[in-house]
Amino acid sequence: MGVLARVFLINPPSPEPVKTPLLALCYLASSLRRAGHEVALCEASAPGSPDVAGLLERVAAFAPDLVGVHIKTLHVQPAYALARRLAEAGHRLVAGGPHPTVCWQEPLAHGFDFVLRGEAEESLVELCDALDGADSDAAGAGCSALSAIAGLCYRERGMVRVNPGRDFLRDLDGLADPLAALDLFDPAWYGQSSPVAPAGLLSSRGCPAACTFCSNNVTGRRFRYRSAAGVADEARALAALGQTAFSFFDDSFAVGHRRVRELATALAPVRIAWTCTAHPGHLDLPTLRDMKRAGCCGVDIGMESGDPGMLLRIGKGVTVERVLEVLAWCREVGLHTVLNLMFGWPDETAAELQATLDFMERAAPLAGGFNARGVLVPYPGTEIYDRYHERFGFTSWWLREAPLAYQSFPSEWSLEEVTRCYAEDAALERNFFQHPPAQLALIKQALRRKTELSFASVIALADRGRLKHQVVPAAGAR
Ligand code: B12
Ligand code: SF4
Repeated sequence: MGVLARVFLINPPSPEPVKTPLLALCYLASSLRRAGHEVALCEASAPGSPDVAGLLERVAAFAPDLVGVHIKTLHVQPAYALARRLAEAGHRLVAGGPHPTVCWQEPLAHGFDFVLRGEAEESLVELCDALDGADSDAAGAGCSALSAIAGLCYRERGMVRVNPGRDFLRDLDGLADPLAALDLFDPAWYGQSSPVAPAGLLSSRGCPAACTFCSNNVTGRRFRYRSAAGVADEARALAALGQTAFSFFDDSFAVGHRRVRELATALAPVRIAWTCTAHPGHLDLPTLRDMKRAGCCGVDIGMESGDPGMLLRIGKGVTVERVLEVLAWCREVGLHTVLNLMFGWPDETAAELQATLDFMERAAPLAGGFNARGVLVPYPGTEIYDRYHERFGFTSWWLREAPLAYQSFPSEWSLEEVTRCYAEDAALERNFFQHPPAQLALIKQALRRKTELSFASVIALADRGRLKHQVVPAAGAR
């Protein structure tokens, strides 16, 4: 039985706000509560959340045994600044999320006592259970209990201890219901007056593909999935909370045709619209028909380059022809599509980039739109980072340089406003891969063209009265 601990979870302030509760915090808070621990949290990344002083006051008032901070690579600097203030106030700190999973030594050097690598629903509960021990200098927790927690890194008698890694969670149905933590999120943080639900849910975790740029290190390559009934129940709960649509946050939704069919059968009666992200290699006509009958209104398709050689180099595992075929099937079935394309690959030639530009013109009549921005960022833990950081001198760029200043979301759907937000890409100015000026100009042209084509498609949808549930150009989460 778990020992009662008081835990305060934080999504730190960041220039890129979240507009609905972070699903990771929902999962973690629900798991802790189910184990008997007491939880408070603050989504300091949301537009209406308290400032750092207000956040510190809230933490102090809760008097937690442990403060947990979610960290993404782009936001390490505000996260570490916050950690310094929290450590000065005497709080015991644990870091987790996509960045600490890969760069676990960094938070320990920035005031954190613990780091949990990977999925943490179980390990965070184990850590809280262990905090009752008093026979150690490891921030007051029992040594032997700590050494048994797979995925944990911590300091002990001046030494850094790195426990063996943890297996990916297998029993996703056994996890606590993430929506059971919604009462912890103040609607005012998101500018609302009634409870706000996450914008999406997870029917699976992991992706079997091996794209060289992908930083899904937390959920990994091993594909695991939930029962169709459990997913449908969560969709029903979202509908009951007033959501008219949601997104599947799965790395790669369409893996396993039988799985998708079962899911479709369970979801169809819920009658809620949804979108998802899929690898084009997993999409075929019967699968798309199943998705459509289950409420799917749009698919975000990962392609990344229109050049056949580049597709091979980045391990995308798909051909140009296949993507065109998938786009045509989506159109036939009546699914809106957003095609993801990225620019600025290491050693990308003008001819390779031009192939992507040309492909955009071919795809535009079929695709509903393209992703926003899209200049490649070399995240730690990716093959591209490991292979190129020394050659191009961007080792640990997230610590050494000012955070990438992405533009805020559009305030209205005018071409000027959409272009300001989505055709400007902070990673272009950073020029990680030292592209020559002519290549940078071509990338800029590609960004503008992509935005124009997407905008035209959004306007066409609006004219046909179908804008409500379409997939707007995604802000490029990968
Ligand atoms: C959905 C999503 C979003 C949604 C989130 C909506 C919501 N309400 O939840 C939106 C669109 C808002 C979003 C925004 C961004 N995202 Co995003 N997003 C995702 C996506 C697709 C799924 C997230 C998810 O639910 N994962 C499943 C859960 C189980 O995993 P998790 O979030 O990592 O959490 C687990 C562990 O990390 C750990 N953990 C997490 N937090 C903590 C905290 C503590 C204290 C502990 C102990 C453990 C712990 O336990 C959790 C449960 O197992 C992921 C891809 C992915 N595979 O995760 C990208 C991803 C997380 N996003 C990413 C990025 C970069 C962003 C943005 C910066 C946008 C951008 N410029 O690309 C913004 C930042 C927003 C912010 N301020 O937080 C990157 C992060 C890469 C990195 N190394 O940091 C990812 C990995 C995509 C990618 N491959 O590049 N995102
Ligand atoms: S980019 Fe998409 S398809 Fe490729 S490995 Fe990552 S999640 Fe899978």
